[in-house]
Amino acid sequence: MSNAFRERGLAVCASTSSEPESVAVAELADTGVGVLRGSFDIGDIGAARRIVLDNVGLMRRTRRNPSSRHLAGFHRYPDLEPLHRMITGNVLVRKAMATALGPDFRTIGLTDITIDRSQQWHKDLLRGRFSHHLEPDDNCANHHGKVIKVIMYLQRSSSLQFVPGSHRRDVPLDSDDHAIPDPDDCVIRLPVDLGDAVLIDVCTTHCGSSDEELEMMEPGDEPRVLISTVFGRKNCAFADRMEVGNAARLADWQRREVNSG
Ligand SMILES: O=C(O)CCC(=O)C(=O)O
Repeated sequence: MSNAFRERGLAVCASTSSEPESVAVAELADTGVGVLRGSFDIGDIGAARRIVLDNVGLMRRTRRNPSSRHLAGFHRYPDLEPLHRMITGNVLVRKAMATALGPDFRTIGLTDITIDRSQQWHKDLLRGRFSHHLEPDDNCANHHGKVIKVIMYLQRSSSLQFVPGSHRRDVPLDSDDHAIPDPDDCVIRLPVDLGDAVLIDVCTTHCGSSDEELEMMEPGDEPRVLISTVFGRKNCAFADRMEVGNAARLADWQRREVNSG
């Protein structure tokens, strides 16, 4: 159990092994989020920051904060491929994915880089116009534990908040408003250190920084960068639906990119 979870007295299932990947995957299965401490080399993270900041021109401003940037499907850009490989080639991440998803796990093309970008409450499922790619009901109840996002923050961070256990509970996917926690829901804010990898079930209700928090950044503050990719089980209809629906979402993103000149 990570310190962050222990401090809050959460009952996390005991892992049968004390290997870091088993502990993180036990946290993930129980709460919907797990942390692999110290997965990434600090020097590599510095190099990753430089790559991201050298390629800001590929990224769109999609929030009101003037420095906010987002690039969906970053793995398709040759200069950014090494960032994807930092996650997919990481030994601890691979062990964790094999433990959680089985030895034939793979990525599903759902990748993102964000800079100084707010993120309201949501699940990483196909939502809104793309929700029809999933089964109409009970995706979380039936399919949690099958598709997992790995996030690498390029600075210390405490932006991520989540509702433990929400990976087993469905909400309508037509609007993110349904994901906003009730006042009596337990919400955890997760501090992560440089080098930690965060594992989050795509069914988990979570959010990042608010616009208001980002507006409080000072001019000299380092940009807040996160890089993520999503892994799924092999021969899994839910993972396949997520992959196909995300491809449609990406095509839509690309179309809008072309139309915006
Ligand atoms: O900004 C954060 O820490 C959370 C990011 C997030 O919500 C996401 O990647 O889906």
